[in-house]
Amino acid sequence: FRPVSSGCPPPSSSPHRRLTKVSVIGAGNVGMAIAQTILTQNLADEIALVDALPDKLRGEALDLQHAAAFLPRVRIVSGTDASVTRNSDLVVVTAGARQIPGETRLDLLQRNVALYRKIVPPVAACSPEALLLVVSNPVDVLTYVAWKLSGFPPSRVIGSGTNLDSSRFRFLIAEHLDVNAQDVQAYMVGEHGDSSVAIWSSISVGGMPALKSLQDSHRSFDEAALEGIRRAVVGGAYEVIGLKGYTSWAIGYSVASLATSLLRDQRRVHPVSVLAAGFHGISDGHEVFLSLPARLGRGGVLGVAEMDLTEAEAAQLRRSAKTLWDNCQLLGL
Ligand code: 6V0
Repeated sequence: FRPVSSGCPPPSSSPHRRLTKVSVIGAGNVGMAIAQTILTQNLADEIALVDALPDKLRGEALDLQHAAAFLPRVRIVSGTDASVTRNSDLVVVTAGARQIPGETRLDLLQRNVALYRKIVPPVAACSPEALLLVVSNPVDVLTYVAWKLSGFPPSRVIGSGTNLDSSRFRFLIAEHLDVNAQDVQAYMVGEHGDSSVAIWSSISVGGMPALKSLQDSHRSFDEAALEGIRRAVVGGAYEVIGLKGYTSWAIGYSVASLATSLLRDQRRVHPVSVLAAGFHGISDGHEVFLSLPARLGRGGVLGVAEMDLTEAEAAQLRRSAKTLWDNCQLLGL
C-alpha cells in the first residue's frame, strides 16, 4: 500500500492503547483449549505459548497462526523457556504431569511441585506485575505453591478452582428446570473436585430463589434430586475423562471467562481458589487456597464474599481446608 498522509502524528508519538499479553504455560489439551478460546474472544493482542516439547509446541502455534485470516489480529509467539512470556498481563499455568498407574496423589503432587519450581520463578521474574492463574491439578494446592514460589501478593495468584464445577452445576440445574444456564446463579465452593460443596441456598433463577422457581415449575425438588445433581457435578470430570480421555472445552471457556473479568476489569463474581485463611472459621494460620466467590478485576482478587453458610457447609469447608493445609505443609515451601 502507498502510504497516505492523514495529518495525524505518526503512531509512535501518539498515545495508544497498551497491548494485552496472555501467556499459557503447557500447550496440552487444556492449554490449547484456553489459548484458542482467548483467541476467538479477542481478549489479547499477543498470546505466548510455552511447552517443554518443542515440536508439539511449534505445531500448535503454527496451527493457530494458520487461522489468522478468520480471527482477530493476534500475535502468537511460542518457546520452550519463560523469556517468550516477558511482560505478560496474565499467565495461565496448565503444565502438569499426569498420574501414572500405581502412583499416589501425593507422589503426583510432589512431581507437579517439582515442575512448578522450574516454571513459576522465571515466569514471575519475566512478568513481575502479571496476574497468575493456576489450572493444573490439584489446583488448590498448586495455587498455594505458585503463590509461594512467585512471591506475588495473594490478590494476584488465583486458582481456576470451582469456576468449572459451578458451571457444571448451573448447567444441570438449567437442564432440570428447562431454562438457560446463564439465568441460573449457583455456586460450588471449597476444594475443586470430590469434596466441593454445593451451596443450595445460593441458587436463584432469573433473580428468584430456586426453591420458589422449582415449586412454580411443578417439578420434583427433593433431597434425592439435589443429591443427584451434586453427584453429577462431582462425577462430571471423571465421566468426560472416561469417555474422551481428558477434559478441555469447558475448562477453556471457564478460564476465558476468568480472563475477561480480570483483563477487562469486569468486577464479576466467580468462585475461584483464593487465600481462604480467616473465612468461615478457617484458621488464620492455615494459608490454604480454596474456592470462595471472589470479585475479579484488573488488580486480581478485589474482594471475597462472606457467604451465609449452614453449619454443615462451613464444617465441610474447614475439613477441606485442614486436608489441604496438611498437604501444603508436607511440601516444605
Ligand atoms: P496434557 O495434555 O498432558 O498437557 C500438559 C502439558 O504440559 C504437556 O504438553 C507437557 O509437555 C507440558 N509440560 C510438561 N512440563 C512442562 C514444563 N516444564 N514447561 C512447560 N510445559 C510443560 O494435560 P492436560 O492439558 O489435559 O491437563 C493439564 C492440567 O490441567 C492437568 O494437571 C489437569 O489435571 C488440569 N486440569 C484442571 C482443570 C481445572 O478445573 N482446574 C480442568 C481440567 C484439567
